Amino acid sequence: MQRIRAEVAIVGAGPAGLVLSHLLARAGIDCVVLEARSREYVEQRVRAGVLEQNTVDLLDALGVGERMHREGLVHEGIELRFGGRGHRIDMAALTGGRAITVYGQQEVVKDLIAAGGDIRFEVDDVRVDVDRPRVAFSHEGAEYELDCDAVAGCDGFHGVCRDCVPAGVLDVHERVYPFAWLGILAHVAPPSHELIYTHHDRGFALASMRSPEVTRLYLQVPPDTDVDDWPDDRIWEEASMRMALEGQEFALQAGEVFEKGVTPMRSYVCAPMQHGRLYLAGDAVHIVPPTGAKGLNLAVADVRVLAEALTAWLADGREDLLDGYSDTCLRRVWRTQYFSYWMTSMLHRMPDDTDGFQAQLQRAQLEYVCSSEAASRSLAENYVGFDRV
Ligand code: RFL
Ligand code: PHB
Repeated sequence: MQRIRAEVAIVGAGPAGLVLSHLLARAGIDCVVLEARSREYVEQRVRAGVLEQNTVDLLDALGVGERMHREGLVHEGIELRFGGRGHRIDMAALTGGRAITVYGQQEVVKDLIAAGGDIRFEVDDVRVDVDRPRVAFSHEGAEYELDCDAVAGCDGFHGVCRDCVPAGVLDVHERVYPFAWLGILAHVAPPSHELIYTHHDRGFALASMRSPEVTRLYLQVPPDTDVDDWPDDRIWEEASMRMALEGQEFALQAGEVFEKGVTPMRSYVCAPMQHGRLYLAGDAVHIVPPTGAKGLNLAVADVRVLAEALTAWLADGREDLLDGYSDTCLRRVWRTQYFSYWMTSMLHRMPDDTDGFQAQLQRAQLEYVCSSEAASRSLAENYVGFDRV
């Protein structure tokens, strides 16, 4: 058994854990990051693609924004497509110039890892003692005990930290949606230079991108979908049908598909986000359906609050910010939950909508969002993200 010491132990090298480690390092607080997977695995894991202005600003402040600005795509609008017609939401004009940046999550993760820090990859058997606090783990055949002042549980939805809290302490709120997203990456130019969110009787479709040469496409599918039932041709055909414009021949340009997966859709919040000296952040305590493009941004917003609170405590002996960590974060979490749920409910075909009643409500709401400046602005300000909630 080897004993090591750090002020903060961070479990998980996803966006939350990595951003936290850099924020703490910048404040002179030493931390160790423990990650179950290999460096190659976390750097290749394909997930989110949309960064809010807040996230971009934070990555800049950490000095890791150089490649993001070079390779990321700044978008000032999105298209909502329904009834065979496209409607642009001019986010920048509606929000005083705010925009989003399209840059893959795994690129953010690569940039954060390259910027350094004590990250131990491929650790096993992580156990958190929330009272001491202390983290036991094994690494490269040796057993370790990491003594620390605080533990940050940034280990995602399937992590172990949440389960280290004694039974009865945490409240869970959850909705599982009756559909999933089939997502692909393909070597082909995206159909538009902005994201297209499509409402269609056959189901939702989203055309996004990773670069001018790489398309990211999502299709609403049943939750039990097997990717093998979706050969590439079927995906292009189905997406073309859903995204077709009224009175026009429409076919998406097909390209080589190099990534394909199915993501279940859920809304989940576990509260409070802290117990003893364990502080939970990101997907470890909340999941949003991806329709609002918020999961990554919410994870980063949590650790911004956590880093300030830990710094006030460890550097200045002030505990009030840390005591209020969960309450502070949950305001943004629930605001974001609502927006993600609203976007999801407005855009997806509901499997139980046998008489088309819900589809008509969705169309009415989409018409309103696209014709009322107040309603467009509400979508836009939520989409680009609030600075402080
Ligand atoms: P992460 O990214 O899941 O990172 C958690 C890290 O913890 C590690 N880990 C452990 N380490 C040590 N010991 C253990 N016992 C551990 N158990 C797990 C994991 O290997 C991992 O490295 O959580 P974080 O940092 O909170 O970041 C959150 C974001 O990743 C997440 O919100 C988004 O990616 C969600 N999400 C999407 N969000 C969007 O905004 N737009 C999207 O298009 C989008 N697509 C997605 C997604 C999430 C997906 N998941 C979870 C399967 C697509 C997928 C497939
Ligand atoms: C993506 O490009 O992966 C993406 C974009 C917008 C979303 C979700 C995912 O709402």
